[in-house]
Amino acid sequence: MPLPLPLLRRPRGARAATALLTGALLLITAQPAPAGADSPAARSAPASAARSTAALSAPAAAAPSAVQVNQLGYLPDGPKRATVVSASTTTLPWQLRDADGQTAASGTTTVRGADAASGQSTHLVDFSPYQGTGSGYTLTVDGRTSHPFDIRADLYAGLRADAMSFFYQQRSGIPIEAALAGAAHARPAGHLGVAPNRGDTAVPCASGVCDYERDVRGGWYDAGDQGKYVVNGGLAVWQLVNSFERAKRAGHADGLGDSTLRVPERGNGIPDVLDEARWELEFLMRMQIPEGKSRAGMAFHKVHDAAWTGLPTRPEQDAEPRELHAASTAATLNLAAAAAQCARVYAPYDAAFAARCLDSARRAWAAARANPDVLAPASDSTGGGAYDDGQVGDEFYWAATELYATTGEAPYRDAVTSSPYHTASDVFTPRGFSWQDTGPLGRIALATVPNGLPAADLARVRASVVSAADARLTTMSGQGYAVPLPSDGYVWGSNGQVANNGTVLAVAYELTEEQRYRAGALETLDYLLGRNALGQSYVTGYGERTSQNQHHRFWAHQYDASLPNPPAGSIAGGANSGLQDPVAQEKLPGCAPAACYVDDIGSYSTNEVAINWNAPLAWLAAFAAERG
Ligand code: 9MR
Ligand code: 9MR
Repeated sequence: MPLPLPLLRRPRGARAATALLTGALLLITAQPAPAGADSPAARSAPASAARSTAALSAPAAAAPSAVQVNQLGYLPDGPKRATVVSASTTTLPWQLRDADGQTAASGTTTVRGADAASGQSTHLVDFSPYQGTGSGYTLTVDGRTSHPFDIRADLYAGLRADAMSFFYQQRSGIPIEAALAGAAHARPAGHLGVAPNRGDTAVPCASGVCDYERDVRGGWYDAGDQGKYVVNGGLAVWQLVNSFERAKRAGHADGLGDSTLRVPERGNGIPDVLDEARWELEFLMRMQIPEGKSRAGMAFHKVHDAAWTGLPTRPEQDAEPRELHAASTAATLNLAAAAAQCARVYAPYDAAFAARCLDSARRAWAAARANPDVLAPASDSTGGGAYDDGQVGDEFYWAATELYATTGEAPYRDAVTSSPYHTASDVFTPRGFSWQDTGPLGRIALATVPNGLPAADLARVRASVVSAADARLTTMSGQGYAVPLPSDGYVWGSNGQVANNGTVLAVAYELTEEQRYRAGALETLDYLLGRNALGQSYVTGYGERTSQNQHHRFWAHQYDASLPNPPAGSIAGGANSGLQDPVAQEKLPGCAPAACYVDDIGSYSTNEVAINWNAPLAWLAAFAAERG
């Protein structure tokens, strides 16, 4: 009998900052040698970053506009649509003006009417046929004018680098260097066993879980907190490595190649995104229980503080004891999936590391098969998030697909083909995939990585991804803001869901080469960068009115002026109609779902950063940055 499938579970200044950061990156790129104290990179990056921080912390963000555009801009060959808030029941004339105020294009809106998610009445402007380029364009409708935006082919190059470099700045166990991150964002290493830190070099288990200590240094801090969670880390690292593997298939691996990111390993001959991902993969493998111990091969679910720390708490000042929490089947399978993918993708660059990944993946798989229902409980949320999951059939499927794609071996193939997630029609839930729902990742892996499935089965798997993309396009076309979420889909981390759905659309474009899927993927970026109910760019430093007070224990400028705001390229969690923190409850009563967001550091349920939200943003930005 098939297992039951889970159904739904549950300022102008900023633009200048973007240009400066991109300029700093280009400068670094021109200097492949490691940035020494007096290299051009060391001189230029801190200066740029200091200026950018000043711009980001400018007190008054621009006011919301009624003509909502992607505040970063549009690609010349991409879709160019905007949403106008207007109660008018008849069409309205619009004008696109260039930086000199000359009319570059004009037309009339399409009346869309009531939009349940935003609670607004909307019109659509479509100026896609316009292919001119420049900066300082504005769109005017009914006497109201949008924020200024660019139209240019290299629009997403800066965001690709910044959204990817977010991960360096979240690294645990290594100093964050001023030469790479800028002086404002530099900090000492956290959690290397140096007092007052009590981790992560010899971390004991929580009571009753084990009687030994493990070195679980490294990896990325999850979010605004300093916990490290295997399910979320596995998903985020898989997305970064998947981004590289996709770019390579598309002939664009160079965009993520060596010396493209601000990471310490630049110049080592290995693509920087793989250097970054390895930092996390090494941590994930440290979380695997060693041979000879009970449940050997499984992965501890998470490591974090015994009690919640307050804000701000710089990583190197965290004095709470750290604890390992009981191994789970879900964490073990996320490790298996990410490590199996690692074995395949790193093989051309570092065969020994790839072999270590494969060994870890095989042991994780075997351990999960032997312990198939060890579930992480929702109640385990003191001092860290629960990341609970009551259904791991989807994790088994995802891990099996990655192990099969890498090895081609029959037992993994059989695990793929016998999984109900291989044949079910509703593996892509309306909100898409998440750390809890990983079945779609298995479909994406099989649809894109060459493997030995029979042609008819492969065609069916590919069609299922395209059909999921079609469902997203249908959802988008029913929304005032072209967002791939149903109006009840504004959950904690909704921007991550939007971006994940954008990646599904981009995969469908790779599979079909049909432009409507590329357009859909690009329009998900429009939503994240300002074409939304609040006229808010949720990505720090990218747009005119951008999120800058995300919940974070180090980037806590709102609470302590000596600390920085988040670095450019950090995405906020986004609108969450659940109002699951006191600040949201106080400031957002009665909000329409898509408007339940506040750029306040206290609102962790709408305004935190997290690795699993920045990963699909970086993935999408890399996709959008590719030319030709
Ligand atoms: O800061 C924490 C954030 O990273 C988590 O996402 C969130 C939910 O797990 O919890 C935050 O911590 C808060 C805790 O849950 C309750 N006390 C206040 C904490 C923030 O100051
Ligand atoms: O992203 C997670 C979201 O899906 C959950 O609803 C929420 C509450 O359990 O937790 C979110 O994850 C947080 C984690 O628990 C702790 N670190 C910060 C994460 C982002 O807010």
